[in-house]
Amino acid sequence: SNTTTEVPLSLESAGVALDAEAQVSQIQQALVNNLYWVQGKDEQFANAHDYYTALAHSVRNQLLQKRIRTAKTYAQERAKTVYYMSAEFLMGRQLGNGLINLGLYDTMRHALADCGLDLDELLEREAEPGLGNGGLGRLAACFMDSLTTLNLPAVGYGIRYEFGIFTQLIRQGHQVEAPDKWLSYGNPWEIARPDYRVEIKFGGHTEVYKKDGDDDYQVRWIPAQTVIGIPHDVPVPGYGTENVNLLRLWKAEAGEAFDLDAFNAGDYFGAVANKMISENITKVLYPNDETRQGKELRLQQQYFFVACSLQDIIRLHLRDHGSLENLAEFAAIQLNDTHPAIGVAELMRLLIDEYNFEWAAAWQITQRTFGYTNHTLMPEALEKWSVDLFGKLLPRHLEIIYEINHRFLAQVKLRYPNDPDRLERLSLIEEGGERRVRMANLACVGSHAINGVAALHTELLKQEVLQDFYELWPDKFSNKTNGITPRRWLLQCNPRLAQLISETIGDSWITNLDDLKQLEAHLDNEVFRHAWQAIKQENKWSLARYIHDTVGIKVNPDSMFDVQIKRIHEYKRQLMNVLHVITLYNRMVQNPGDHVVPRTVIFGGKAAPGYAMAKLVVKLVNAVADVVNNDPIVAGRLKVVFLPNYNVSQAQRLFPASDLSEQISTAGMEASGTGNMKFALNGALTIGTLDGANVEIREEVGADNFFLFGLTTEQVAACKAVGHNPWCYYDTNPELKRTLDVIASGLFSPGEPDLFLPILDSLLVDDPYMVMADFAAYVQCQEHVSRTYEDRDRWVRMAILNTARIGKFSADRTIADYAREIWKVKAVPVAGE
Ligand code: NBG
Repeated sequence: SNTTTEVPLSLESAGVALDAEAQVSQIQQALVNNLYWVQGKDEQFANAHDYYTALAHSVRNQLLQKRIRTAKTYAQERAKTVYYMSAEFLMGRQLGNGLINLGLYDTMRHALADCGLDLDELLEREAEPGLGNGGLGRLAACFMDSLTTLNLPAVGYGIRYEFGIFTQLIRQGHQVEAPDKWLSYGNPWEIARPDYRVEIKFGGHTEVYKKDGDDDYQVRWIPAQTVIGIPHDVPVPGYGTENVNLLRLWKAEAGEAFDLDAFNAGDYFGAVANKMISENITKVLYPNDETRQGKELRLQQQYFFVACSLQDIIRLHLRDHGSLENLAEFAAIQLNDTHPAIGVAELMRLLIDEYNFEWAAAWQITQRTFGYTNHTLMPEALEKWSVDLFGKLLPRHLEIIYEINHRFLAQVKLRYPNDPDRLERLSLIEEGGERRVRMANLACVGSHAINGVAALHTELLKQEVLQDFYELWPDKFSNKTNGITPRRWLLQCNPRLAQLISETIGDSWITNLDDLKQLEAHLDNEVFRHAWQAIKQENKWSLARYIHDTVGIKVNPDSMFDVQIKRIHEYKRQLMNVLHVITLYNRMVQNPGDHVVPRTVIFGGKAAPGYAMAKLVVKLVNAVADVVNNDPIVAGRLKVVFLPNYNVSQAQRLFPASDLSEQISTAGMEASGTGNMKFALNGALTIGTLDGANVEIREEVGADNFFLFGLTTEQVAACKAVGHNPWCYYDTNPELKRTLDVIASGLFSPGEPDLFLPILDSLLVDDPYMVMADFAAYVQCQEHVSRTYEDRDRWVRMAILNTARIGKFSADRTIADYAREIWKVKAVPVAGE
């Protein structure tokens, strides 16, 4: 009998080279043991979830062994560490990824099959950890994968939301939100670390005092409330490495969970009130993508996780280096957007108020430690907090921000003596109306490096949003074009294609994505092209089954799968895509005999719950689907699918099965996009504008292998400058007119003729996203797409070239660039046992 409580799947640690058979039997033994000792069940009563949990613990335990060795190595080497601060980490499911990164995936599949268990089914039992909204959170997750794969010492710091991004339900075609109870069956991937708890202050006031034996005055912050932060650690494996980094997520708990006085006075509810208030801080993720919501709780969340993380960084630094003087030499903190920008003021506060640094020295350490990544050009997403709210919640930080601003503006004044407008624009405080703290300005001033996430985006930052900072400090600015991890986004999600590629060129592409270039040499090999096409076809069949199972729609797997999956936002122009669908439908109704290239148009994405226009677009897609999918005229030639609750797991099914990738944002509005890279990596062709990373993707794959349309950033600006008149497109384009008229006729809103009026209004009154201006070019480009798709061999060649030439967009390349140019960190590989 076994006396240990949990058995890791440690295959090497036994010190013997196990043959496959021995491996399999060890895995089986570990599984049975964990079923028994972790789940408290045996085979007779265990269900699939029990098996999932047992398996997850086995994998977790092996990761923890590696983690322990990693932590020791990093401490021993006194390694400089990257601290990636992000309010969002959209990690996706961990089990499949863990098995792949440990090199155990195939062995596990066989070992489980031997016991009559299906690995795929167990993988589906894992709850999706939806701790992010979209691209920004998923980027952070891809970065963690690459950081570890590159053996770079790193910690991801974030928030352990009890409820992640809401579950999207569709009722009568409308989006309905349900809470995401992702923790209700427990989370085998996290380990709570109450021993590393920290205390965080809120509210109250500050006072000046004189420290004993010191002539200088100090400031002390007397808070109104304190909250405890408990770290929850999730191990982050890399591919083919012994290193395991950490994602450390903070949970808020009440300092004094139970008010004994209130309890003794008979006030049972009052006794736990403080607990409820404190724990609210990490209760739920704000479901806004690209829109700020100036709510107090959000600022509390931001300050909470940043303050917890900085205390943790300081604890670790003092443990290994003894003094904070050299913090910047051993710590590089990256601010993922402005959400953690309050860290600049908090580090200043810690250094000055708690560690007795002089202002100048503290400021130098702070600036050298922080880097700031901007992720958006949308003005409504730039965070600004009312000075009132700020001062109420963080009185000491407001003082520090005023002092930073005072010194900063004095410096600006020297450089630009007679330029009050510039001072006003650069100020950390927005005046006029309600005074507000500008978090992007704080991030820029407090960081030594500022970067955008695609070449075009960085240029626009320099010319527009951050122009004044660029003129002040051009050397702080650089571009770091986004990337994605090829492990999750090809190896894991598209195993058939991954295998074909590895059989053809070897498997070095997994960690050196540029090696995909070698596929070009096989372009003229017909057998290879057929194999490629057959895999896409199989993937489409399995997506068709999934669509049927989830929404009950039968799609034609031989049709072109035309896919737009991303958050619903006006600037991303899902609306233009629907208008195209309606146009195709109108054509079929008018000329039922005409030849058409069959399409299945698939949409997925969540709308922010308070974003009425985005929700109306969701309804329109579903309403159009209802009409089109039930009209026998189009039979087999056009289907529209809205897949509810788009998330990372669903994305892993969609990218491998897509033919056409819709990247159709208004030029100058999408900072980068990363879905665009995932599609191309999986051999989908892009229809897109010259926006974000599309520009660079097109450069890499070649203009011939990319369907380009639409106004450029300059043309959009010029068009707006002279006054964009959407009516003229309506009046002069009969197909566009018919499409809008059909919506206005109420065909898609029986019984509610006015339902879609706000959409028509937005298009015809000011059309801020230039849908009307780009529509004709889009439709024409789609015709070119259809003609190309008919020549299937040509299409396959283009698809292969997209995959072959997408290497630049590996997150490994992105992270190597950050490491070399911003963080100055070096790889610290952990030796195998
Ligand atoms: C998003 C951009 C995307 C970009 C990701 C990752 C925010 C604020 N920004 O274009 O919209 O790909 O960030 O950089 O979510």
